Amino acid sequence: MRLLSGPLSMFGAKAQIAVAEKGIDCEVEMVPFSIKDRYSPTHPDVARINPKKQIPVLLHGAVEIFVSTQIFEYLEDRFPAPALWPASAESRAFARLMELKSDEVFFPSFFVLLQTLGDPQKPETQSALATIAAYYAEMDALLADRDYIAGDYSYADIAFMCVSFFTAFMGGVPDPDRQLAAWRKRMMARAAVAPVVHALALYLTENRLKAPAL
Ligand SMILES: N[C@@H](CCC(=O)N[C@@H](CS)C(=O)NCC(=O)O)C(=O)O
Repeated sequence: MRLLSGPLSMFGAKAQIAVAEKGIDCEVEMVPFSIKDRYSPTHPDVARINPKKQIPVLLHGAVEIFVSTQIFEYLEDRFPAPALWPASAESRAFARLMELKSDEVFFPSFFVLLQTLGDPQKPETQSALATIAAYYAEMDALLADRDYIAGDYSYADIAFMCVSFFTAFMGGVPDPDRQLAAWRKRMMARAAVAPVVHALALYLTENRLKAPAL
């Protein structure tokens, strides 16, 4: 198995953590990336496989796929143990919903911060920070009676960990004494999560950017 990811890729980090959780023998290759030129030139396998020219891309025999959530689904079908979707249909539906919300509902606010560079003078920044704070409050309430987002540890946790790392980097930080902080500690205690998150933080500091506290 080969996974094409990037040194500062939120979606790539999702796939990297999932592969590590499954204990799969997988070559993780970082495609060319720099803060200045971003993903140019596009890695040839990314250009060949993904019409959107984005990472992550997973290659496994005849399987050549892209989009982090599609990669989750393939990993789960091909390597069912350890399970990373909960057992019951209801919990699975909830975990899938929360994984989707991380990418499609929460992520756009992070993206606003990226575009405004977190400039507090810009009204878009303030509005994105307010949306992020409200989402964190919602997650905090959810985590009051459980260790992980859908009860059992799942892809929903992996997705939210990745997006919240990048959001913290842009200055959107949850209150440290909330349930979310304890969840984050639990996440960072996982052997599959910590190395991926530390590598993202290291890339930031090596490029003279301030990594969020871990
Ligand atoms: N929905 C996609 C998003 C993938 C994505 O946005 N990848 C970024 C890196 S985190 C990328 O390759 N960007 C390069 C580009 O858009 O040119 C997923 O879940 O994998």
